[in-house]
Amino acid sequence: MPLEYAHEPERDVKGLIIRKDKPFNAEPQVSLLVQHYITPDPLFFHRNHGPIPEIDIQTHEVDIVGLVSNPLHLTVADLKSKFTKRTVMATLQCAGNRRDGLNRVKKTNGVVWGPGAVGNAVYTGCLLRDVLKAAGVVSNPEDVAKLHASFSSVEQCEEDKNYGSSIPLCKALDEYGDVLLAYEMNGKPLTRDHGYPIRVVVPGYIGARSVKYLKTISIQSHESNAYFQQKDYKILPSNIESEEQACKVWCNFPAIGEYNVQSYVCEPADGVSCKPGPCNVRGYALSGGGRSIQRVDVSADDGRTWVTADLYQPYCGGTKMWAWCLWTAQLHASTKRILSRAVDSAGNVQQEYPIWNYRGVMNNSWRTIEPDQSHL
Ligand SMILES: Nc1nc2c(c(=O)[nH]1)N[C@H]1C(S)=C(S)[C@@H](COP(=O)(O)O)O[C@H]1N2
Ligand SMILES: [Mo]
Repeated sequence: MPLEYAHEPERDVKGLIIRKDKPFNAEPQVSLLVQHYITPDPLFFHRNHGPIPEIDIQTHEVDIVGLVSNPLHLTVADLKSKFTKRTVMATLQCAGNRRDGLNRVKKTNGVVWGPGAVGNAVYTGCLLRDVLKAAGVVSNPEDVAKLHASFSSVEQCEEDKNYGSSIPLCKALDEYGDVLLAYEMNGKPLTRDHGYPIRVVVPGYIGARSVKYLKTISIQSHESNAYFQQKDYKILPSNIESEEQACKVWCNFPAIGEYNVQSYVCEPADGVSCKPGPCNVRGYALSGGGRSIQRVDVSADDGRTWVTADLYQPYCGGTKMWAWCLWTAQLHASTKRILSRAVDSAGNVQQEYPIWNYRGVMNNSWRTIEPDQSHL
């Protein structure tokens, strides 16, 4: 049965590059994206695998089931009234962000994304850990280490019956993990596009784990069985080049959790060089797992020499940095591409060349524009 797209929300697509219409996938022009530290809704990327569901907030319940002593069925009103309200600023980045760079090496499988499949928002909701505690989840560290919190949504996807994904239970319960069941984004109820009425937000992890239209949370001994945990969002070795080959090896490779260190030059735009005189360069940088950005280097001579960018990365509470960094630098005229290279608080540094993989995920190479800038 073909999926039904008759009930999509109205959308303001100004400033967006539409990557796919059905399901709706779009990213902002990055020159607009870096004008705001907190990404305004109209510029926040959209990543969908199926039609946007229509959900009645009055009757919708989130079920907390599996290895819990007190299964719960909570409406959004319950989540708002029974649990402490928490606000977390977090950057969501799709693992496919910058897939276009890998496609320049060789075609990958998936929606083609430029560098705009990333955005920084303020999410409000309750802590997943509070809800899991109320459901009587295990607390003994040995058990916690072996279990997973698996999320599934209501909407039917192209690839699977429902969208679903999971995270290790230790991330879900981490006192400093800030995993939310969010009902607001940037101070307003979630929009239908971004998960109304309730979504998971897993700070520091690839966007795929932040399940929208949340229906079920299951505590279980294995990862989610959903396609998006088992057969997508994995980094396969470069010699795996087809679906047929991929099918044989999916289970040998782990699902991605935290994203890697990343940055991009958003101005001057791709393919535009600096005009004579001082040239203002700006972009974004981020890293996964709560790691902050320590330094961004910028080069106008293909990486022979670098200048250090000025970073804007305000401290926003907690012990971890979930939000991105915006940066600026001044360079002199150059006819070459302008490059950036971020270093995170663990000393991880972006790699020079793209590492091609079949799914086209986790591209964090230096900016590539010309085809000859990349190799395997
Ligand atoms: N239910 C549901 N949740 C989902 C998805 C989806 O298609 N359906 N896409 C995931 C992916 S791959 C990403 S990158 C983020 C995107 O969130 P956004 O659309 O709010 O930017 O949602 C995740 N959660
Ligand atoms: Mo994603």
